[in-house]
Amino acid sequence: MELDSLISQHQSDWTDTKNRQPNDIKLTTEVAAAAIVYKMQEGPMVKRRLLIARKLRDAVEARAAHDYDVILNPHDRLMSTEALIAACQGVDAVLPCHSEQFSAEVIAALGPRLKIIANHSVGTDHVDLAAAEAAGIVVTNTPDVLSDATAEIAILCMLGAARRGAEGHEMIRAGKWDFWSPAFMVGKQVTGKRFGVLGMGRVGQVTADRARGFGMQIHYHNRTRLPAQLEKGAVFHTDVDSLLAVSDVLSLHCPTTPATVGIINARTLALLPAGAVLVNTARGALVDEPALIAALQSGRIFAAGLDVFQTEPGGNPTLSALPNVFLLPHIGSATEQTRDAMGFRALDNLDAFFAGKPPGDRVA
Ligand code: 8YV
Repeated sequence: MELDSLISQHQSDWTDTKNRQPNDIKLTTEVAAAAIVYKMQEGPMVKRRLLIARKLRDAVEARAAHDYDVILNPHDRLMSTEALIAACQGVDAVLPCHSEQFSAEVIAALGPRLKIIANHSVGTDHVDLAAAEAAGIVVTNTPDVLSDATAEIAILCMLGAARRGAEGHEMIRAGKWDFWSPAFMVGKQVTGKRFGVLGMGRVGQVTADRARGFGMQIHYHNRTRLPAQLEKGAVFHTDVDSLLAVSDVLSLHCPTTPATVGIINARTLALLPAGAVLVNTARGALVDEPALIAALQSGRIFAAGLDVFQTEPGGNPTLSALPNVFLLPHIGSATEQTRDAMGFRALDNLDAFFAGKPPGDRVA
């Protein structure tokens, strides 16, 4: 109801992002019914008011509706800054995705009631953590639960790029596969090659484990060296340049911070071994895309496998036009089990916070 009125008030600020599924109306009705039944059973307990900014998995929304007075976004419309600020007024908590930007200006306009931003993401670069902290707003994320799914996509990007997956796929789809020879579509084999991990956090570690399965030698750079049981024989590099010099495949897994924005640029791309493969499943802001395009066009970089881009959704048309890129639309964590787990983890953080306990995944 309130969301509908918000939509009318901010009609020009909302954009349809998806076609609606037939069960959306049903879900909304079910969620409302669940909330009424809960209230009848439990008495007039006042629930905390929670805005869920995007359409989440049914089981996650059902649990949220049981425990909170929820405002859902059943049509999954992307909110403008103005609509986000308006929607956050009068709620105790917001559960956003990385698609909702909480800049210092937005945080300053949120109003006094909002106490927690419980993100449905491991990345928190869309939230100005210092501004949230200064405003007394707690911020949480969803680590661990998406590491396996994201590592799978990193390996898909590596193989898709190294073995020319996009070229082959598009050729057959376009009905243009009319030739074969031993010299046809020859790519780079990853077996036994050096796999460089920039940012050996949870996702980096799982991706390294998967790369070990291809007989790859693991090298990494991280702010702090891992203990031996987590390092598992991987070679630690104290600086980024030293890692790049040995990375036949370089996979990015570091957070986006002022120090890492554009860390892959013309200078650092030139440090990679000739014919290297770049994989990015972290954030598009880590890569200077014009510099990557030049390196891919010259052949200095053999290929890139990319799940994230500087501009999302949409990506970079010049990059997308190159034959030696394997592209995915930011689907690192997009599996049923992982999206359930992310939603439940965000709700766990909210439950802990409102029970007066420290949320497990507090980042500010
Ligand atoms: C998700 C991500 O696509 O967790 C992150 O930081 O980028 C992805 O896993 C997204 O944030 C889901 O809300």
